[in-house]
Amino acid sequence: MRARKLAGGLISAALLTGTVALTVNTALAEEGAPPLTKEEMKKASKIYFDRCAGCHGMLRKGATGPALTPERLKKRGLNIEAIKAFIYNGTPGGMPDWGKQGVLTKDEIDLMARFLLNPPPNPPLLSWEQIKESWKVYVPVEKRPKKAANPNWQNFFGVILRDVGKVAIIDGTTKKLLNIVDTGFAVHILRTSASGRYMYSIGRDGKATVIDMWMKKPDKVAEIKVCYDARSIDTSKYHGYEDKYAVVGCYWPPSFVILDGKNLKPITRHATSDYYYDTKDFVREARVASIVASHYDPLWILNIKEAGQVWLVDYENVDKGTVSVDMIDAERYLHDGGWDLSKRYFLVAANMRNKIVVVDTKEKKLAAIVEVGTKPHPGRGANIDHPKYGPIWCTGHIGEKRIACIGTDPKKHKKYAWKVAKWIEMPGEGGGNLFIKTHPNSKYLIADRPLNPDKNLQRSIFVFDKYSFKLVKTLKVPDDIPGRAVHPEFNKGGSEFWISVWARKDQPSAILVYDANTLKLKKVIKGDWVRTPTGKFNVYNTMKDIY
Ligand code: DHE
Repeated sequence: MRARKLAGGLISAALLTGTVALTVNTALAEEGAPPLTKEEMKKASKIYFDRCAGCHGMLRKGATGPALTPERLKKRGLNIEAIKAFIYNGTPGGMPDWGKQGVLTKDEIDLMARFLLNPPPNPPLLSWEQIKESWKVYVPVEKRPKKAANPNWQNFFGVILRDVGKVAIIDGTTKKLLNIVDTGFAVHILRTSASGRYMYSIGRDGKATVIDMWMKKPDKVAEIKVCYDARSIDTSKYHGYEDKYAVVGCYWPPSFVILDGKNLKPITRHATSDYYYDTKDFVREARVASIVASHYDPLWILNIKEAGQVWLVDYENVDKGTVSVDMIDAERYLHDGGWDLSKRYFLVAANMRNKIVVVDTKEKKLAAIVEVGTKPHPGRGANIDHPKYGPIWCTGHIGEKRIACIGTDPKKHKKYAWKVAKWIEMPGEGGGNLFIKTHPNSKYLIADRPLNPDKNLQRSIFVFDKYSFKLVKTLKVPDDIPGRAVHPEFNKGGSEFWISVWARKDQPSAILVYDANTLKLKKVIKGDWVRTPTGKFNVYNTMKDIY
């Protein structure tokens, strides 16, 4: 393990303001590359950022998706027609079929193929001044309610309406829409503070928003744009620091930014550009993937995707201007993950290496690296207390139809610890699973499959008995609702699970509420406002890490 003390953001300064020379070629076209006008370059850069950068990287050096530099494309013998075919049809490995889906037109695909055969443009950087200027407080802390206006607030759901840049707040008890909050472009996840009162959103535009669940009509009370591209946010959860700080993990510029937890005032930021854990070569685009807050110490666990390192960021002395980081070498490319049942171990997918990395947050060290199936994608995973295997944590896969359940109790169930104790098989061909979920009060493990090429499987929800692992039922999205089934989430008591039906932006869709005992569809939440619903987060379950 390596340690580093980051005082007052000094390490960040050079990297984040661009005084470190980038090796990116900014020329608009190189010899032999198809020409692009300035306007086309601008348009293509935007499409690339919106649709491609998440997997292939801003600098196109590859991560979850392969590198897309002109040199590599040429080396693989991919000419413009071949590249167009990839963009149109997608691949079984998880690349979306942008053309077939109607997301990109033929002209846009042609533009993107030409863009890729040119060197990547130099991505913009964001100054600390710009960050500070973007900070807005809508309701100061002293003007906020002193107690919760609604007794059901812990059973509220935040629902991401991705492509319209909004978050719907729904009362999970009455199923009434309470508010639609303007959050920012393509919100990715929601998380709550330790008390649950505050719900935070983070979007692909790097904008963080905090919503106060104690208000009669829950609404945003502050916002700030801390980077150009981000996927993760969490708060300080250790005893004595509840609701005190928030931290955003940025994709671009690669960094993390610490904020005041209640009003999002920016405190400090640090670059995460570092060295690949294995080759020790420098990687400028070392992005922050998932973040969780430790329950043992004032620490955040940050997963540095490209570098393959897990950073333990100590926030105890943030007020004194110091952030200490312990770096654990793990595996590439770190992505999403969740706690085991005891909340001592954090399990995170190194998705392109088909591995799950286990971090012991009590001992602050790597506990294990477990081989699983092709392209694991746990979301936060699902925890089961099993009579035979003991506590197990399960993940689905994008690249195959199996779900892997890993034993997480090295003391009482040593035989199964840190290996796949049980494989569960989904019906049909191919993978495409993104999220699985369960609840301590439910008998079932629920799995979606939105990335499977088969339209029927995309619209199916698979319900397994969580002890026998048998498939109990396959639920289907009703025919009159367009879109794919995605992201199961239970209500507070575990008596219902909710599913988003993820359609195109121009098609109103729905949120399906199933009875978690009878598996009957008990309510369809719909309306013109239900556009591109993706992740849903129940306040209580998110606050208590119940999944
Ligand atoms: Fe996600 C979690 C990154 C595509 C919906 N997604 C995460 C996390 C990361 C991540 C790092 C973990 C955050 C945490 O726990 O702190 N996701 C990425 C990508 O880089 C990727 C592959 C491509 C991209 O450009 O974004 C990607 N993700 C998607 C989607 O296409 C989804 C389905 C819809 C969308 O918003 O684009 C999607 N990701 C989600 C959701 C979660 C998530 C709903 C949180 C799951 C949870 O239950 O915690």
